[in-house]
Amino acid sequence: MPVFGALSRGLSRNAEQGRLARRLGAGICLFAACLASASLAREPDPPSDPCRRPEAGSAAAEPQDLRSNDGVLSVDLALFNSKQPDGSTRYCYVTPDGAPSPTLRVKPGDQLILRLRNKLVDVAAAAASADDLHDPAAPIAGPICVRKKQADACASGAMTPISTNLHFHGMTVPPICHQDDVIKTSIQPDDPPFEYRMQIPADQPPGLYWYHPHIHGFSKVQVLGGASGALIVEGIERANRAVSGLPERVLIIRDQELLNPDAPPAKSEPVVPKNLVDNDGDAVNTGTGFGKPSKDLSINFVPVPYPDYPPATLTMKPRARELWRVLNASAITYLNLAVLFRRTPQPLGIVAIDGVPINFNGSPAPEVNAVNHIGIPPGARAEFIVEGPPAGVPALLVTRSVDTGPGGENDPNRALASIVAVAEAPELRARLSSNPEPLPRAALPWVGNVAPTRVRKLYFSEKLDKPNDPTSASAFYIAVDGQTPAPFDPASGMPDIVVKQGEVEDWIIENRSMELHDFHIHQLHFQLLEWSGIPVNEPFLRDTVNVPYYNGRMLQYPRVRLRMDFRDPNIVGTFLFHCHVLEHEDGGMMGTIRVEPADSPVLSKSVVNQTSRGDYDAR
Ligand SMILES: [Cu+2]
Repeated sequence: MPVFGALSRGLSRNAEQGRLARRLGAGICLFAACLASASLAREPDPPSDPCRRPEAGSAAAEPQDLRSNDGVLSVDLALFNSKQPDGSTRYCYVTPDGAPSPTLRVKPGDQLILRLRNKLVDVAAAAASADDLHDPAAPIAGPICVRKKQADACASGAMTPISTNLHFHGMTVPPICHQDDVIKTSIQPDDPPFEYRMQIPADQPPGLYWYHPHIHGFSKVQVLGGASGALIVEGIERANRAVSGLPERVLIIRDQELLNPDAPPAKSEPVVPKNLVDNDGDAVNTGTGFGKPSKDLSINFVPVPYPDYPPATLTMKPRARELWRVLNASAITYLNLAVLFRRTPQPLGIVAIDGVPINFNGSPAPEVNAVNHIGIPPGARAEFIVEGPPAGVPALLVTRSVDTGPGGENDPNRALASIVAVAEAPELRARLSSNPEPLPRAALPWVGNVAPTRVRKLYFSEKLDKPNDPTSASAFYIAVDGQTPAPFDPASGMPDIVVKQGEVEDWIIENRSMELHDFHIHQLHFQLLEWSGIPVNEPFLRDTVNVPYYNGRMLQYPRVRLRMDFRDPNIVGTFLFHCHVLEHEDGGMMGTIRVEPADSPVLSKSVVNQTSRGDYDAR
């Protein structure tokens, strides 16, 4: 595949290389199948950089909205990548008219049809090939093309830098091919457009979800490069009257490689922390809130680069009330957002977390929960009401430092956007209905009131190259307590956990490593019952949660206790749970769960043994 990738890249680079590639092709390719390159030649050249991005300091424009029509949202997307002069690689979803990362807007019960074209090139192989082309003495590498049978995109599970697929994060849709399977589904660059076709459940909570690639081993590079977009299930105002009539603003915060990696911290920083680098080359947590971050952030693709963090711009009408729908699409960066007027934190009225209105599903929560900052781990979402500043008052959206532990990445305080209040600010494109028809009540009791069938214990751990150096991690695990930790094995046919649809379980997730991890499970939401030994009984749901780090001195490993809801019949099948810090996920911190149909025979003896050994924590 790399050779073919290099060849196709050669075709598009310039005429000279194109001629050479054709010469090589004519001389060596013997089979028509080789000349997928011929079909490439018939396609229009991609624009010079299909993943163009706005300048630092510019307006954080909202992504384009694609709305369903007569119950169907039909979308064509292509995933491109492009190598940048600084050596980084951007990834981008693009519509046929060139709009990047559109927001997919569907209603409960709609059908979503998404045709994904994989337009990735192997940038590493292409760069090597370009070097060879300039070296007349370079030998021509082996056969350029070989006849190859097209792999079944539903079954191949291929894990290469140019494979891709889609995960619909947070959606309660079946974990099967053409819907939300990411274990076997793998789309290659010469595949025809791959069609996703799914029914949005009629009872899907209305809120902010998202789509991103999920190829094991390559999730980080694709998401860090920008492959992500919002998916909104419409009707939040039908669940939560507090937002009815409000204009809504979609803000996607991503991370990316540092634009100025060699710059010293800004002179305005009160301390200059020592800069350490971990095994992945990321700046290690300084514990000070200052110093070089491991990654830059962007807001709606406007970069806010280290060291000066020039903020993007958000323009609002003075004192306007808006619903902000914020997605942390970062590969590894935690957020802790606050809105400051003249440095004073303002109330943020939380109405939904991870796509689910806080007062939904029979939860006892109020409609709005006022806070003055909100943590959003990678992959998570928060939707909250913001009241804009009065005209002329300086205001900022910032993220505050997150302490990721001695082995974690540095995540300092930084600005994201300057909020400018002016009367002539343009209207936002979307506004929620001011007279919504209320959604029916939840059919099932609040999960917090359901007795769990069993309790399981899992734990995050890392293998340290140097036992006394938490920054030296070389392997990442999530294991069921009692089992030997092992990295995720895509070839294993055995699920790590088997549960039965219709049941509710409590999971205790421990962190035995010295950095923060970010537990996520596909297909379902859970309730956070305890966090670090403190009962919290959150009256709302999440699909992603931080698990605090071990500091080497605690008597007990930090843990969270989650009430896992396996009641929805849509989730029958096999899917994943993992750390949503994607270099941990790619490194093996992932496991599989199989949800068996409710009417299946009782769990087999071996499975029961597997899930209830000695340290089974009965309740
Ligand atoms: Cu992690």
